[in-house]
Amino acid sequence: QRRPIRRALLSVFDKTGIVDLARTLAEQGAEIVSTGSTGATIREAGIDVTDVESVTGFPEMLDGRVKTLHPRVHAGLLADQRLDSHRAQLAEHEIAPFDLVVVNLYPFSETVAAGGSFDEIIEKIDIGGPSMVRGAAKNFASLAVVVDPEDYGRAGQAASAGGFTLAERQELATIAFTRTAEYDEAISDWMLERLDGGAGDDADGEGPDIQAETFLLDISDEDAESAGFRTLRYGENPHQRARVAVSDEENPGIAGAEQLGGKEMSYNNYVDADAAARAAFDHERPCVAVVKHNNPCGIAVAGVGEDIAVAHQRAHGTDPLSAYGGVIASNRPVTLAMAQQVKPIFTEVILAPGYEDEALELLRTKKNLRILRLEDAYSRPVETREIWGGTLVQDADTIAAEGDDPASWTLAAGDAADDATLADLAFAWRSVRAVKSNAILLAQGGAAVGLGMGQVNRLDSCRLAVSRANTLGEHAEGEAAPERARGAVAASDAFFPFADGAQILLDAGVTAIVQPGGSIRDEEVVEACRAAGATLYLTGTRHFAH
Ligand code: 93A
Repeated sequence: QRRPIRRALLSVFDKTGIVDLARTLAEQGAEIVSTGSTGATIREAGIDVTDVESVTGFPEMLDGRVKTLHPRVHAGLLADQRLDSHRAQLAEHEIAPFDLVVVNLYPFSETVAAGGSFDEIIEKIDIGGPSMVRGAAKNFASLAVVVDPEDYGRAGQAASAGGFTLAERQELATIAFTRTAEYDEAISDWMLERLDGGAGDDADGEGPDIQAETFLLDISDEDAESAGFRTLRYGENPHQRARVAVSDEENPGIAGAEQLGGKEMSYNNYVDADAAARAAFDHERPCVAVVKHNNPCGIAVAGVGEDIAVAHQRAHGTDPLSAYGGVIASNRPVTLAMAQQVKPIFTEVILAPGYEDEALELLRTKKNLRILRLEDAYSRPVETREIWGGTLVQDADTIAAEGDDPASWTLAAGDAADDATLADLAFAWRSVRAVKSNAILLAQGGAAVGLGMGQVNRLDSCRLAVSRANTLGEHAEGEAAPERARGAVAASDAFFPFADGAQILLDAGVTAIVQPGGSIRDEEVVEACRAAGATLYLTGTRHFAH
């Protein structure tokens, strides 16, 4: 059961106690094989050592990255001495087996804790050491592995006693695997923290570790690229560095959309393109959304069988002023008719699941227009967002919640809507969730006509939606803008906490409202709608987008 120690491989970063062990092993007649500085330390003490280089026939390479990674070492560790075939193969290749491996690893965690530079820490990821440890631990039937200087005494005693027993070798193998598991976990924790832009380890207690936080920006373009990140010209503002990565190659989304023309995508282009896709791709009917600053400034659908150009024309008409410099998303291939409409409008990005040949040709004449093609299924299972000190993660908000189906809505006031009104309510409800909260969306004829977005109270969002509906519609110079709130329907992304917001909409002539409901003052809102002769539906589902 005991396996005498005739040949030992010693490769230790921490040299404590290694000379004493080597001496005991040598006295028991064992051959000692060692890596560079371990061998030098032992030799200085007057003990015979075989350099691993003479075993492998190879010099240590790549600044020590490759020292023991060689079949002449690893076959000696992995050969199962119980098997004739393994022993025969070793003999054939003139490889002697090892009976004991003593390794301690590069001090990775210690280098991190000591505030080592990025490159220093990377170099302290031991590859050869754990390979030897794992090989020897797997093969505990044939040899013993020691990873802890505390076990050197045992190893010396075992050498004198004719070797370790099988049970001892198995115990040492368990200790070894635990060590390499902890070692790899420390590396993966460190890497994850950097990739996630985590808060760093705050080792000095003086605030977050800036180096850790900026890791993804500090590494070279080439290193970033090999980590899957592309360098952008700059971030949200020119003084901010920025990079982008595709997180899922199978579902590249906006980050990996195919670009068919135009300048390089900017950071803000990505943000707005994402918001535009989210807005337009939610709709089953042909839909176009125009986004500025992460909010739709226009969104509209076309009827069944109508050209997508109709949807674009309506979406542009929501707010032609703001559409300048916008991002356009279409959930249908862009037709020549739509391209002709887009051409004269200054647009940063257009994205769609496809382009008619002539449409693409025409759009490509606009050299600055970034043209993206991507799958029209907005599939995004989870959403993450960075906050100070952490990362928030949640299920993505989809339009598949129960209250999103108009058939499930509760009629709370007024008459049931006719088909056309119900279609506009359904359109408004689908669209409002793409608008930043607090969000109010007025719609008429399959198009948004007034948007109130991002206000800190719902009353202001209502005011904004009405005033924009009544001032931004297309009109000839010198003429008054059309009052598009009158006769429109409205959707609210969350309930009205008071009746005042709803009252603003009703006073402006809104005829039907859809909202989640659930406020303790719902009854006041219902009453206001009744008094105005308007229809009110409750969805029971909320779609905040902050
Ligand atoms: O750089 S490595 O990952 N590549 C190797 O092939 C290798 N072999 C042993 N690190 C390697 N080692 C490690 O070197 C051992 O784990 C030990 O920590 C150290 C011993 O090297 P030296 O004897 O030169 O101090």
